[in-house]
Formats: sequence, C-alpha cells, structure tokens
Amino acid sequence: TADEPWWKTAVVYQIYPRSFADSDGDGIGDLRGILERLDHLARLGVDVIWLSPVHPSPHDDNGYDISDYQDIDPLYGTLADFDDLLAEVHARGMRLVLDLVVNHTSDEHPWFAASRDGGPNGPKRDWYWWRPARPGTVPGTPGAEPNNWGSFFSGPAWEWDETSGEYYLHLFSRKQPDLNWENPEVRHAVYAMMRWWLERGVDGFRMDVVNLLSKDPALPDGEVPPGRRWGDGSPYCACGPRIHEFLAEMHRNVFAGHPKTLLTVGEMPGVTVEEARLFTDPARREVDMVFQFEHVGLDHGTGKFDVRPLRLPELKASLARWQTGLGETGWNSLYWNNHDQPRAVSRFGDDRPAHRVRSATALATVLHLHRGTPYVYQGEELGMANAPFASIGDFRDIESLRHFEEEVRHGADPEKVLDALRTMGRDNARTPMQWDASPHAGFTRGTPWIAVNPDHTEVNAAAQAADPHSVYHHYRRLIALRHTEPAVAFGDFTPLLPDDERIWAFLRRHADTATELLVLANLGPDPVAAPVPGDWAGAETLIVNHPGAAPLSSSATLLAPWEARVHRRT
Ligand code: TEU
Repeated sequence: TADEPWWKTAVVYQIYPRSFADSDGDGIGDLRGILERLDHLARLGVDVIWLSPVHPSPHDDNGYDISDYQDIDPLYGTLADFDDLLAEVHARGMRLVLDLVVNHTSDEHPWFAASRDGGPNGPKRDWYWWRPARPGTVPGTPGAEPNNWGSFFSGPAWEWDETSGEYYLHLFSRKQPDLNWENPEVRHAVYAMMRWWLERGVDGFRMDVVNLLSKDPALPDGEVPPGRRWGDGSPYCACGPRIHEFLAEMHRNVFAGHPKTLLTVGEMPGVTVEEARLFTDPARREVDMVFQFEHVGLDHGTGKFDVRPLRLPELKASLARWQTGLGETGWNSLYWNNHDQPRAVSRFGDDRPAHRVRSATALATVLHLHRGTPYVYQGEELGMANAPFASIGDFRDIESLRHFEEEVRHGADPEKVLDALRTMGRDNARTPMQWDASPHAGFTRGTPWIAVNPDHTEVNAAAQAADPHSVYHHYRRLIALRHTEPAVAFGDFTPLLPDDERIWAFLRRHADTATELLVLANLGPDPVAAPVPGDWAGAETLIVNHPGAAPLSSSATLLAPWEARVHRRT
C-alpha cells in the first residue's frame, strides 16, 4: 500500500461557508469563523477540508454563481484571510480543496458581460452558448427557445437577451450562463485560474457538475419525461462527446506537476459506473474520483420532488454495484450528505429522539466501512436532522423557491409541494451548524440568514464532545479506524444477505494483512436476529454503536434497533 495515493486512506469534510461559523455577526458564515473552529475538525480526525465556493458572487445560488474566480467574496473575508486559513489548515496536518465551478459563471462575471454586450460578432461571444430563436416563432415568447431543455431550477434552460436578439443557455439559473467549453480560450482561461490557486497552496478541487462541460453542439431537443414540462437535455450534455478529452487536457495543463499531493473529485450527476471507471482509471489521468448520484436518486420518482419510498435492498445493491464496478480499476467516493441533499438521519435513518443517535451512527458505520473515500458534510458528524420548515417563507434555496412558484402557478396544492420541499429540499442541509445550545446555536451573534434548527438545544457539538457515546465520537472512531486498519481502505468487498429488508451486512477481506472485517447493521427500529456467516463467534469487536451489544454468536446475533457493529478476525 506504500504506492497507493494518500487520499485512499483519507476522509474529507465539506464546509458550506455560509452556514458554518459567523465571526463578524452579519448572520452569514465566513473564513475567520472557519478558522476559529478548525480544532473541531482536527479532533474529528479528518484529512481534507472541501470548501464550497468562497469567491465573489451575487449569491443567486449561494456562491455557485461566481463573478470573480480569483478573489474572495467580501461576505467571507479577503484573500489574506484565505491565506491565513490555508496556513492554519496545513499547520494541523490537513489539506484544503476548493470548489471549482466552471460549467457556468455568474451573469455578472466580466466574461459574460463581454460576451453579451459585445453583440453576436463580439470577441467573447463564443465563450457562452448563444443561439437564435427557433425558426418561425416570435423571439422572446414562450416556445421560441432554441430547444426544449428545462433548467435544473424549473422553467426553460434559455434566457432571451433583448439587446443582442439571441438566447443564452443556462442549465441552472438564468444568472448561471453555461460556458462554452468547445472554445479553447475558455478552457485555457480556466486552467490558468486553477494553476493560480495551486500556486497559492490549495490541495485540489471538487469540480461542480464537471460531466456537463461537454455538450453536443447541435443542442438537439430532448424527450419530455412523463409528468414533466420540459425536455431532458442530459443525453446531449451529461458525459458529452468531448468530456474525457477535456478532463485529460485539464489534467495535463493543471495537475501534471503535482501528481502525488492533490485530490480531485468530479461531481457527476447521472454518471454510470462504466463511465465512472473511465473517469477514475489512474492510467487515463482524468480525476481521482467522482461523486455519483445513483444512491441518492432511489427515492426520486419523476423528479427529485416526486418523493417515493426507499427499499433497503435497492440501496444496498446500488452501493455494492459501485464497489464491484470500481473494485479493480478506479476509486469510489462515499457520501450520504452534502449541501444539496436532505439530512441522512432524516432520509435513511430515523430522526425521532429514540432512534436519532443510533440510526445516525449505523448509517455512518455502514458507509465508512465501504471501500472508497468518505465525505462528511458539516453537521452530519452530529447527526443533524432536517429542519421543521413551516411555510415557504422559511426556505432560501433558489431550487426550492422556483419549484414551488412553478408548481403552484400550474395549479398544484401548495401544501403538497411544501411537503416535498420539506423532505427533499436542499435547505435541510443549509441550516446553521449547531455548535452549542445557546441562541442561534453559537453560529452567529447576529440574525442567521436561515433559521437555526430548534433541536440545537439537544443536538450540538459542545454536548457531543463531552459524550463518548455521541454521534461525533462515533465518527471520530470510524475515521481513526480507516487510518489504522488497512482492510477498511483496501480490503475487497462481499455483500451478504442482499435481499434482507432490514439487515445491511458485508465482508471486507484484505489479503496482504490476512484480515477480514464483518460489518453488520440493523437498519430499522425493531430488533432483528442476524445470521452470522461461518465461524465469526468470538471475533474481535472494533466498533459498535450500542453499549449493550450482545456478543457475536455462531448462529444468529440479536441486533438492537439501528445497532451497527464491525468485527475483525485475522
Ligand atoms: O449541483 C448539481 C446537481 O446536479 C444537483 O445536485 C443540484 O444541486 C440540484 O439539486 C438538482 O436538482 C451542483 C452544486 O452542488 C449545487 O449546489 C449547484 O446549485 C449546482 O451544481 C449549480 O452550480
């Protein structure tokens, strides 16, 4: 394992700066706030921090709409604050990875201003996707859009520009115009910007929707899925014709000088395991790992807000397929949560007081014992739950607000739409980090930009640091185990009981150290007897989330509600 890349034994922690820690009382998190809380992360034992965007932005999509890639948003601080943060992260033996959002810029980025204002023949016109109205229509009226694609944030993926008489493409909000990666000037401007950050000392990038960079330049109409209003452009813009070429070119131009020290992870909605193997095959030199979306789509119907129940065998099978698919070639990332997903304990676990701690720790155990690099999203290590949003006025996220507006305009029952937002909405992940039981949870001394979850009086970092049975200490033990037990990072993976509706069980075998791990978890609120394979009776217990856990027996071991355990034999 000496030749293996360092990130195979690493755990990454994601910070959403807006909601992490506010040092200046404006109600919005900032870099100084992060700096003051670094010891929380050092004690947790994480190796890498991924910082969601901190660059100047109009914040239409909370910073995923960037207007200057080479500076820090004054809301968050200054470049000097950033340098201090980076130095303090490094001083604690951690690394810092930036969010690279280059599928689109803000419409307030000077590149887009030049592209729009220079008119159809201007020098930067071709940096974005400009197209005339559909022939035979009245430009600027519904139905005249160049194709039928819908935006991820409701409505069409095109915005009419009256002045230049053309439309521009925006897969996300109208304030997030898509860059045209067909243009080599665009690509090399991005590479230069990336090198600038690497020279400043950052340790890699999480690449936002990076599989959308290459689009079929014909931009054909997509099929309109049942129950939807707009065409699905993904066959023409997800993993498009030149995507591997672009990522390999980026690698040559940006990463080639630093092969051993960086971490790159491409966020790739809709990516298949076969594509992911190509993206992460080290011989191809594209990215180290990808974020795939299969397991976080299993409870979606015709769209993410068409919520359907999740079946445990499907979830297990999905993760197992990726374990096998990237087993010999490539590498997995592992996550339950990020700033776009509802809270894992509410979605896959049970956030009622009787089960919250045990279900959060069971989910953590299962995920962290898979092969891949685990990502922990801020607050996940506390078992933070979805927020009790009362009305639409409590939401802040553009995706939720636009979905609500559009559905209600088309006659949907507002309460039903709200229910879906409460279950799947991204703001569940974006309520402030819960540091302590004080008003505003120690996040800010001002008024938080989005309400703090009232459960912070029970669920908070200060209380959990003092409690050895807390979710926090369980995450700390899981992270430490990955650092010390090679079978966690490198062992192969064999699923057990794949059809069981309640038990999640698998084996990890590491030939080099002749070590085997058995992972057993009860993913439900009732006790269950788990059949134990082979001769595991008396095996060593590495991790358990239930102080009264029964000893492992050779026939069946009774698992308490949401009990999870990891055993080792050599
Ligand atoms: O997300 C891309 C993405 O595909 C989705 O998860 C998206 O957030 C949405 O929920 C689809 O329904 C990335 C970022 O993580 C997200 O925060 C940004 O809004 C988006 O790209 C645009 O930059």
